[in-house]
Parts: sequence; structure tokens; C-alpha cells
Amino acid sequence: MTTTITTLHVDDTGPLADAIVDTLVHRIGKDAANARPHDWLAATILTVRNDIIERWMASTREAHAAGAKRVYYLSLEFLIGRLLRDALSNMGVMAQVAGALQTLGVDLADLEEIEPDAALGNGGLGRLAACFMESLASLDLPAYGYGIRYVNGMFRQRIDDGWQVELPETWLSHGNPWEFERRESAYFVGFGGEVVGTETGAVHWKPAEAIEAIAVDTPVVGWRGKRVNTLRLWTAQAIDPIRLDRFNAGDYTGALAGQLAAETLVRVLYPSDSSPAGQELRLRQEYFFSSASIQDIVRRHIQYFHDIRTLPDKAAIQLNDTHPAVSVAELMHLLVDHHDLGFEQAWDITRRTFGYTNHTLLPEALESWPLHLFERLLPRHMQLIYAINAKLLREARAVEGMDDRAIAAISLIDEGGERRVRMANLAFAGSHSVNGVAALHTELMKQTVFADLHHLYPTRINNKTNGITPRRWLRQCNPQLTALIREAIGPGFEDDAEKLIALTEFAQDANFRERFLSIKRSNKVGLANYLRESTGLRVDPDALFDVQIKRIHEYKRQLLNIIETVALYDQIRSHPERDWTPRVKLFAGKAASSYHNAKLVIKLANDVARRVNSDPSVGHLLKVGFVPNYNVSLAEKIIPAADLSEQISTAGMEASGTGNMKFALNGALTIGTLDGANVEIKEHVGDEHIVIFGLTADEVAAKRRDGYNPRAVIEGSPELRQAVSAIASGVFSPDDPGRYAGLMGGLYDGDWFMVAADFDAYAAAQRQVDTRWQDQAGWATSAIHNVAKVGWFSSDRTIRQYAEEIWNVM
Ligand code: GPQ
Repeated sequence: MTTTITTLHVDDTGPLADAIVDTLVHRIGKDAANARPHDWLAATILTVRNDIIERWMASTREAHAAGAKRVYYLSLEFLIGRLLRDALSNMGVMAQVAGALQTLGVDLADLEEIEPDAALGNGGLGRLAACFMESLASLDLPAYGYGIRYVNGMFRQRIDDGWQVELPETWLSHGNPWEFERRESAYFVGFGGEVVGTETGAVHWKPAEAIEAIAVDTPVVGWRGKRVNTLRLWTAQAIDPIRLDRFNAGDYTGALAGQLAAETLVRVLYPSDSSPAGQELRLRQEYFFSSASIQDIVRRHIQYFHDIRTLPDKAAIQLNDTHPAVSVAELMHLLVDHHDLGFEQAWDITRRTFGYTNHTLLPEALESWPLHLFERLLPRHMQLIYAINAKLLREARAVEGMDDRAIAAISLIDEGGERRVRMANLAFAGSHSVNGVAALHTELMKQTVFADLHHLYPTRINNKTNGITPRRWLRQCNPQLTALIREAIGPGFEDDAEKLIALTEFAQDANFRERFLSIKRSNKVGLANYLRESTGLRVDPDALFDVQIKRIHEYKRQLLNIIETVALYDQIRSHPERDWTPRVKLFAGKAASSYHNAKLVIKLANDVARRVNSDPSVGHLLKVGFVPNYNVSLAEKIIPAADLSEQISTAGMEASGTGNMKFALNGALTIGTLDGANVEIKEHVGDEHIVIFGLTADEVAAKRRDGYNPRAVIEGSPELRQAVSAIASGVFSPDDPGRYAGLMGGLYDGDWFMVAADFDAYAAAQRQVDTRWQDQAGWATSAIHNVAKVGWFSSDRTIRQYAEEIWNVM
């Protein structure tokens, strides 16, 4: 059967239904009477895949024929989520496939729900990579994503008695019909061993061990199926999967040890987010995927263009944070040791090929590796890094005003204490472009961590404010709102999100506002049903849905939100006569398994929820929910139903944020600090349509520098003092009254994240939100302004800027 779906008309579902049944029988080996939902899902994907494959091959052929420059996005994380709806929607065949399945008695929405989330990432950084892949294809740019095919992606979070429990997620347990293993694209990746000189004077690295990297490709469908690009994820295999000599000698474990070592390498995603994973296995993962990717890129270049010296004209490699930074040394190794280029020429090619994106300023999150570990695993790369460093420091010494302190800061080697290799400095030195992810973040990069490198290379740092794909984050997750917008302003916004601006005039249209609010309400009813089924929590869809969903991190200040919730609870009970705005406070997010305080914050949210939700004296006025197992699919359910978006990080600490953009695009108002991309969101939506509070980044820095007395602040704020002491004394943890003494104690002595300093401003901002909510028409006007004005935050705009200003491919 060769039926493909592009030839079908909307009502012509018969042949497609036949094709799906044919796949079910001949590929899955089930008949319709016995097929389980997962069989239908696989049969549907395998059937619609045919069309995607054809576009995929056409895209590859076209790029080859045009001799096009390719973009390579190297990332240790791709948080892509589910693929079926994305593929159907971008291919424009949603209705046909739903119709065909309906004739077979199968509901497409049910199939969508059982597709596992591909969660090969932690949070914002991984999700950004996924949005970028989709936008690259949508803009018709030839691009490859490179990463690792983790067998266990992000852990599944269960909440047991309020505590986070981490369970392995088995996203591959039913197989993965989206992926294609490419046995022919395999590379050896070596570790350890020694570097020897040869007779010709060249050097040769003789690794002690080697693992084979095998490519597994997933098609990435662009908007309107214009182009299909490749996400190439590496899996690992032992070169000798079984040592028969050992097996025959009775050593069954030893016979399989090599395979086990290979499998271990790609087994798990490190669940560390904005914090380093200081393990040898992590460095091995980084080198494994960097080496395979760089070998693959160089192989393709030689195959197509025959001359390694033209690499920078035909390949732009973007490093997503420092996780792939060892690629700089790997490319140098290939150019110098395998392609016999001189060091200077190799360095020139390398620098012109790489770009580096920085995603955090948190000093504790900047990757560095103990020098002895790096040298043991990658002796040749260590030599090359020394040579690069010598050149870098020579250049630095020639620049006016570079003293010993500045030289030490620029060095690729951290000499303070145990010597370490600084991956951010390597990435910076090895790239022609270094970008931040929001305007404020980029300015702070220049002033703080990269101040000296910036002085040395003053044109290298540039800004590329993050974006999100409007296909997944509006069209697919909020079809009702999409339809309303289409009706109001026509379909142009679906090809150019900035055309949403035309919605501005509808912000004052009473009829439009009503319809807008009724769609929001319908999304809230959907979420309320989900909450009831998944957690037992019952909420009123007419209450204000106030949402903070993201990784749990002290700098993101879920604690500020929880403490304010406790203060509000207290106020409602003390003043029941006031006209309170009914609120549902929702939290979701995962904590790194080793992050003690983050896990305690999850427990606190759950403890507060249990107490508040069972207190009849607040009743429907306040409900608190912690939704377990936050992931991309859950975000797609929650965001369209949110009224208020909590973006309350300590100013200067959130590089950008991207959830902030998703909420605004779905008509939530933001309550936030002047941090990350919030600053630019405020500029776009206008001051009247966003609620900003708290210290600025400069003020935070000044307070930290000049000394700050949180104890005095807490004592001076009756609401804060009351809430903190209630939590500290065990009001919410009667089973273990001391549970939060330490967490609250941390606020009194230190409060690095300025929770106390910002509390009163935050509480006042929340009361301003209450007042705004009383005027539903005014609220709707602001919400519509948000939708209309945030088209600029489309990842299409971001990718266009990368393409024009960094990659030179547009
Ligand atoms: N981010 Cl360094 C992560 O999600 N993980 C990381 O390891 C690092 C950064 C985030 C960052 O915290 C957000 O502010 C950004 O919006 C996001 O990267 C994408 O740039």
C-alpha cells in the first residue's frame, strides 16, 4: 500500500483509514478488532510518517543541490514533548487524520494523550532547543540538531505525602515510531590512553578505550510542512558487544562489560538544571556526543565540498551553553591531527565556525572540570587547550589595561585551588559570536562573568532574546483562542506571529472580550477537570488561576509565592468581611534530586495546600494545588487556562525565562520582577498591562554589596513576620514542627535571594491584581493586549536573528 495523505481531500478519509488499517495489520501485526490504543497510535504515526519522510528526503536533496550552508545546533538537551500533534498540525492534516480515525471508531485526542513525552531535557534550555528546531524548519533553513538519545530522560515525579519521589521515565517502552537508526552513520569515540609523536613530527592520540556512536534520526516538521529537518541523537554501542573469549571461559559478566559501559553512557539525562553535574560520566557524555557530532559534520562537509578549509562558509555550529564546549577542542584535534592543518589555520577555521550561547550567570552553574580528570580522559584535547590558552593569554597581554587579575580571569585554566578547565572561557575563545538570551542578561554578561573577555574581544558578545514557537504554544495548545483570533484578524498571524498586533483594536470590543473570556473559562474548566482527576483537588473555574510552573530553584522564588499565600490565608481568616478575590494558586515543577532546599519547598507547597484546602473558613476564596510531574504536555494544559503568570525571580538571576512568553501569548497577565525577558515583555505589552514589582538587578547588586539586614526587614513587616513564624513554628507541619525551621532561618540570616526584601512589594502587587480582577472587562482588555503584543517573542524572530547576525545563512 503506497497511499500517502497529501493527495487526500478533507472529506476523503476512506483511503487514509484503509492505509492506517493496512499499517496496523502488516507493520504492527494486529487486526482492528484486537488493536490496543498503543497499536493504533503506532499505526497512525507510521502511516502519516510516509509523507513526512518524502518531504524530509526532498529537503535534504534541495540543500545538497544548492550547496547550502547548514546550521548545526549542539545541545545536551532537547525537551521536545509529544510529536504527533505537532507533526499533524504542521503538515496540515489534523482534520483528515481525525476523520479517518473516527471512521475506525478511534479518537485522535485519546491517541495523543498516550503518546509519551520525549523529555530529553530539564527545563528552559532544553525546551528552547526544541522550539529552535521547529523554527529552523519553519523558516526553511537546512539544520541539524545534535544530542544524546537518553534511554531515561527526565525523571517522572510522584508526590508521596507531599515529598517528591523520582522514578525512571520509560518513554521508549512501546518503541518509538518517529526514529530511524542509521547504522551507516557510526563513529568511534575514544577516551584516555596516551599521545605519541610520529616520525613526521605529527602527534597521534592512542585512546585506551573506544565506544561506537550510532546516529538515531527524528524528523522535525516545519510549519506548513515546508521543510523537514533532522534531529540526530547519538546512541552508544560497544565495539565488541560481546567478548566471546570471556564468555566461553565462563566470565559472562566480563563478556558483556563493554556493552554495559556503552549503555551506561547514554542511559540517563543528568537532572541538574542551572547547576553543574560534577561527575566523570557527565564529561564522558559531553565528549561522546561532541566528538560524534563534529566527526559527522566534518565527514559531511568533505563529502559535499571536498575541502576542509571552506568549513566556516558551509557550516555554522551553535553551542547550546557550555555542555558541548569540548567540541572546540575536538574540531581542533580533527583539523590538526587528521587533516594536517597548522595550528593557526585550524584555530581560524574553528573560531569562524562556532557560536556560543550562554544561559546563566550563576557562578556556581558555570561548568569547569578538574584538570587531572580532563587530562586523564582527553590527553590530546588537554594539550590543545594549553596551546589555545597560550595564544589567548598572549593576545590578552598585548591589550591595554590587562593586569594579572584580568589575565587570570581570562585564562582557560582556573588556578585558584584545584586546577580546573573553564568550559565557558573555552567556548568564548573558540567562537566568533557569544550571545546572551535576553537584553538584560546580555548586559550583565558584559559586566560580570565575561567582563575581561569582553574587554579583550569587545564585539563578540551580542544579544538574541529567546522566543517560543507559536505553533505549539498557541495554535496547538489553545485551538479555541486560535480560531477566535483567526476570525477577528484573518489567518496571517499563523505565518507571522507579529501580525497578532492587529488584535489590539479588539481589546476595547465588548463582544470580542466576552468571547475571549469565555474561551479562557472553557480552558479553565478543562484544567479543573484534570486537577480533580489527577489530584482530587476541586477548584472553581471562576476563581483567578494564579500559576507558577517551572523548575524549583531558590532563585525562581517559589518560596516568595508560598509565603505570600500563607500571608493571604491569614488575612482572609482575619478579615472574612472583605471582598476577597477567589484564587486558585497552582504550582508545578521538579527539583534536582540532590537539591535539598528545592525539595523542601515542594513539601512546603503541599503542606500549605493540605491545610488551606481543608479549612472551611477560607472555602472557595483560596485553594492551593501542587500538580505532580510537570512536563511539556502538562504545560500545554495549564498555560491556556492561566489568568496570572508568576515570573518572580530575584532580579539579575533568570537569564531570560520562556514560560513568561507562553503565558502572555495565551492571555495571562504577568506578575513579575524586572528580570530576564520580563523587561522586554513589559516594553512590548505596555506598563498598564503587566504588574511589575520589586528590586531591580542594580538594586539587588547594591544591597548585596552594601550589606542587607533581612532580620530587620522581616521584623518590620507584620504580614511577613507572621507568615514566616507560622511556617517556622510548624503550623503547616504539625507532624514534624521543626521541618521548616532551617528554611525560614535562612531568610533571617542571609536571604541571598531577597525574598524578605521583595515581600511587601510583591504582596502589594498581588492586591493590585485582586483589584484589577474585579473589573473583568478591564482584565480582558489587558489580557488581549498581551496576546496582541507578544508576537515578537516567536522563536521565528529569534532564529531569523541568529541566521542573519551569527550564522550568515539568510
Ligand atoms: N537554563 Cl544554564 C536552563 O534551563 N538550564 C540550564 O542549565 C541553564 C539555563 C535556562 C535559563 O535558566 C532560563 O532563564 C532561560 O530562559 C533558558 O535557559 C533558555 O535560555
